[in-house]
Amino acid sequence: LRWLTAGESHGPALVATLEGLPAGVPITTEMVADHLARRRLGYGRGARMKFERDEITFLGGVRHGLTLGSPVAIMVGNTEWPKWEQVMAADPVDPEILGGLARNAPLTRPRPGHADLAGMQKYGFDEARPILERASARETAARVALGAVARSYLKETAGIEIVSHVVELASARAPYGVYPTPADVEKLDADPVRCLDADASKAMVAEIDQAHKDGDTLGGVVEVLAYDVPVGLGSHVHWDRRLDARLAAALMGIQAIKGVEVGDGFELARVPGSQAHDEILTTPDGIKRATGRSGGTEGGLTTGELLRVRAAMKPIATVPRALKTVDVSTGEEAQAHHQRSDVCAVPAAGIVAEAMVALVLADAVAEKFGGDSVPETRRNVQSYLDNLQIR
Ligand code: EPS
Repeated sequence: LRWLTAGESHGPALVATLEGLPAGVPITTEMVADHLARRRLGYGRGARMKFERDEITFLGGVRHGLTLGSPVAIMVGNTEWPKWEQVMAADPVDPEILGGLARNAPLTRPRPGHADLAGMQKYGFDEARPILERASARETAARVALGAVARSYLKETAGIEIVSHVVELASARAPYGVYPTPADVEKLDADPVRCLDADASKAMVAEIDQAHKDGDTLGGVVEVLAYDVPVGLGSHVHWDRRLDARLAAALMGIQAIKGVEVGDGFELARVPGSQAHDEILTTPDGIKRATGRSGGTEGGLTTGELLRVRAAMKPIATVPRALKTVDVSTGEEAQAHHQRSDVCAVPAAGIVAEAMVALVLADAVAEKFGGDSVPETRRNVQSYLDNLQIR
């Protein structure tokens, strides 16, 4: 698969293209809209999530609810565009008009933790707008749109389903080792912080309320689970074919993610080998694992067990109480710029992480099973599973 997104946070739209899927993957505007709406959920998000809407248009690759096998192109329009039409215009705008716009005031006080400063230095800008527009997590809307296509492909061809939940938010933690299933998704989406455990959810909401009062922001940890992943996606033969490496890169590529764990991750480094691995058992249903510590990958290959990855999100860099910075126009000490921000976007990060996992798995499924139509891919998956020598 190949996929790309383009578009700025306050531009007219985000666009996303995805190439390499077979014909016959069910996808509709409503399916994409549902996932984009899930990304907007979550206690602690800022004002923009309330007044802005994502307007979805398929520009190519889909006809009457099914992919055609040609590149899929999706546009996610931004209903706020009229306010930004001049500030973010592609064509030159009269400097006198621009100069009179408060929205266009140069952002010369870079925020610690955002791409502002290093981006300005690298790209040779004297203010942060041209950097923050693309660094913004607004772009994740485009990834979630593509993720909706990828997950439909996974479900149709291999029966794979993806679920995520928030397991930590600042110091509040959900009980370890409780994994939601696809049947829990509705309940999770109805929870203000997408946490399965009611007490932990309350504690997370309380953390957000406190941070809001304090003019602060919060991070957390999301966990993504993929059910019914067949054995043998990815490969042990080369570093960049290892599925765990591909998942880690995809999750680290989400804005504000600073750490990724596969399975029990860092905890495995703290226990002896006898407690770190998943023993292999014979059962009436075939070979199974006694535990799921490895997170469903060994040697860069999926094992056929539950796939489990976690991503740690740092607190949002636009901190209302404004951190110390330097005004790059004067070289003097200053407070970082701040207009508005989310207190916490961890629940939304879970939805984005689902999309990234879906895209990585779709890539791995397409690579292993090929096929130009959904029935062909499905036959290839089934024939592989039916012919496994060891099971
Ligand atoms: C973001 C900052 C906020 C968020 C935005 C991501 O936007 P603004 O600076 O305009 O208030 O609302 O997220 C989205 C718009 C979105 O759709 O997720 C940032 O700096 O990353």
